[in-house]
Amino acid sequence: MLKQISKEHDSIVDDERTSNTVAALKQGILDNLFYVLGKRVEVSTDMDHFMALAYTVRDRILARWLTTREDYAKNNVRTVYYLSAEFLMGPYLASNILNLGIDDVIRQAAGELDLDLNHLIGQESEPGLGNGGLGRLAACYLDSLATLGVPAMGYGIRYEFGMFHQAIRDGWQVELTDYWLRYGNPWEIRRPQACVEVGFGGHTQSWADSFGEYKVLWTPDEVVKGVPFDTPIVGYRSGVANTLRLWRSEANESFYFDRFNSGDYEGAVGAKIFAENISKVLYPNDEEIRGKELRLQQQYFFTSCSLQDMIRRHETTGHSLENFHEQCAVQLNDTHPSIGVAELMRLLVDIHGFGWDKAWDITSHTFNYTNHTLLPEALERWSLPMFQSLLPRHLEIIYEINSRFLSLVRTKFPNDEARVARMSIIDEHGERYVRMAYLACVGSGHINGVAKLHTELLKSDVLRDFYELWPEKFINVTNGVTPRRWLAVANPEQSELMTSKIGHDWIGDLDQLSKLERYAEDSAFRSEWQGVQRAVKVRLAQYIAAKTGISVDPSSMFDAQVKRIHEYKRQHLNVLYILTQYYRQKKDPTLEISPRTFLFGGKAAPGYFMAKLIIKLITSVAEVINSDPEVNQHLKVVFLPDYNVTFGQLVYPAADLSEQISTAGKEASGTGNMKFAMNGALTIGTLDGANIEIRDAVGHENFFLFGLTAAEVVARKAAGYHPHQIYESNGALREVIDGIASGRFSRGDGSLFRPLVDGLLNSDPYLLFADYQTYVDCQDRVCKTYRDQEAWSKMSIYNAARMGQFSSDRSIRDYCKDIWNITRFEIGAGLPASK
Ligand code: 6GP
Repeated sequence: MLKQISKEHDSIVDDERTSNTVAALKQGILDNLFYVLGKRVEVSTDMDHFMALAYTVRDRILARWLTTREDYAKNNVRTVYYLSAEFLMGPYLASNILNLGIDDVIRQAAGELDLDLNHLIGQESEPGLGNGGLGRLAACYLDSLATLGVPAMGYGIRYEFGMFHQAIRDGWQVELTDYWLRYGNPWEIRRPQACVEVGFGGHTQSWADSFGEYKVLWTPDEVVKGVPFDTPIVGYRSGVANTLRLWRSEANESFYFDRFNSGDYEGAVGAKIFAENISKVLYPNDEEIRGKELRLQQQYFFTSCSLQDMIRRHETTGHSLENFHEQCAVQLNDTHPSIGVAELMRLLVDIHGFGWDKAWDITSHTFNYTNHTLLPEALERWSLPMFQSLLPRHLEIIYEINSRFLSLVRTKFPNDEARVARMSIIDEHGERYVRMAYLACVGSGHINGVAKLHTELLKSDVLRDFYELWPEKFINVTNGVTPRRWLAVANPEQSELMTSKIGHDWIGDLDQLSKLERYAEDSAFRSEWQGVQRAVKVRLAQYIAAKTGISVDPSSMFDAQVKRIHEYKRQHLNVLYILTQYYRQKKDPTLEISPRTFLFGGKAAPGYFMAKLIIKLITSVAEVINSDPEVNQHLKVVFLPDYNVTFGQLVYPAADLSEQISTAGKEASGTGNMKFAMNGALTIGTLDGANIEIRDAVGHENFFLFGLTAAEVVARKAAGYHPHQIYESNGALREVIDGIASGRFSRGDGSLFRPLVDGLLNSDPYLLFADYQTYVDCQDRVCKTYRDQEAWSKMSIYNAARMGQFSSDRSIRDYCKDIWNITRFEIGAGLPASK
């Protein structure tokens, strides 16, 4: 064994080399520059400096990372495994510095080396390993788990290419490859010793063994290797660092060489390509995803790797597999890892020799399922032939699970074969499919939605049959976001002001923000609040000018809608309002309207034509308005390309108004709505997703509400919805729609936006026209209120002060209490166990 050369020390307390003195930090940066990056100071670049700094910070994480792991093992704790095909982590540097509590010393060390910390932070390219809401939520939850000291590990895929970069050319979205690993990733550690094997395809054989037991052998066609890459997840001042373990697929050498040596060169190369493709690229959540075999390969790959890893960890800490479920709580982040239900059964029955009933008892007490969408088209299902050829053994297992499950349904609901057909994991209508959400429901102890309304709609609509069978399985956990990244890191100006009044405890306990309430009535504080807001807006305005060449006025209202582009999110409703204002202004140039800058950001799935056309509409309208001197003093429209986490950190703090205008009943929760409100933006929104709970928390008088409710949307459609009639009867709307159709905003091309206009006039599935007038009226109230800056700031302060419950710390406490049955947080150093 390697002899320890340093004296025994409490390994959270750093040794001399990694201590947090300015001198040690400076030395660390210089050493890492030389020894890790192989660069001399004289020729080093900004990227080198960022890397050297990142390694220096990582050096300060390692001791607590290893200690956390040892502590968990020693204390024999129940562990949460968060399985997610997406982790949209955002850049690590600033957040790690904050969570370690070394901001001041690092800033000073960098300064003494003539480095500007903020500039270095800006060098980091973010790992865009997620599409949007679901992936970013996973990242917020990892932050909170580590902060609260919950033993937890995130498992996912280390995509070589993350979410595409978006460029705008001639007003259209263009997708560019995301080479996020180009300069290397200073945060991760490759752990080849912990690699596992995963099979695909092939066939199964069954026989009865000498005890008469039924046995199955699966012989896959391909076997690939999963290699883990670990990244530490530092808790906010908790002394804890948990792990995010992402799997990379690589060729299995023996498989490869066997073929190679037997002269099957093509087969060998094919196997290598097959293996390496699996973790190559993140799928944008597209309509087209369903038929994609590679996507199912990805899902099975990372789920199998993770379950094998959990079992190994469980066994090496001396536990019997019989109590796997007592030690391991696995959370399925949507249906992407739901194949895990069949895989755990396979591992227990085929590999570890358990009987079916015992294996099912363990499996169904291990998994829990979070649903993230109400859109029927987003519920995953895989065609049976494809499933059969890729995962033949799993299909057999799913048949068995299904047959036992359907017997239960028949017992509970006799003579109701229609119900049995509806609930079957195998969809037998027409072409046959495996319904992954149903597999997740059957195999999970708990099923949760992500906001109150969403959970109610799951119960009454999307998963109604399952709710009738197992009402006790359903619970709600409203989403939350981490105040570390979304306030402390993103908005240092507002954070400093808040801390100067109420101390810094709010960063780890967001309910403390309620202490700000009393300052809402304090005019001196309000003017400080306004000053901060102005400074943050100036920062964003500079960024916009640099990126797009558009100059925006920081004293105008910043009205922001940043999120994926989707018809249900209704960016085009926002455009209808902008054009309404445009026409008003054109008709009466003396009209007094409060100047507004409309900011849009978001990516469209590459195969989603309508979403791409909406981007083109926004950029076209922007072109006309921004260049028209009659209106551009009052109105500006900006489409910010390549919206991502880094960019979000600039936008949320600077917004005055947050657009949360989805058709009621469509947005599961939303989390951008929370980030904006925490940063003091007022919301204009529908009664959808978490908007409802946000409005209740901040006070109805501090929220701009409009639109149909979810129930009204359903009733309206049921009664026969005729958007054309609304168009006929509403002159302002007609003018706007006719303007778009005429080519006025598309350089005279009347056909460009035809699909959009026709869709609205003929069917308008997301009810833009039904909500148009109330939206415009509500926007007029917004304008009026904004003119009274004192009233506005008061509302803004109340918003920020009342957002405590939307911290992801609260969400994680809910999961611990209601789903994972974790009540003790003995590892975390600082924070109260529960409230
Ligand atoms: C999103 C939901 O659309 C959003 O409303 C929610 O806030 C977020 O998940 C986190 O819960 N859903 C997805 O990103 C997704 O891919 C399958 O759903």
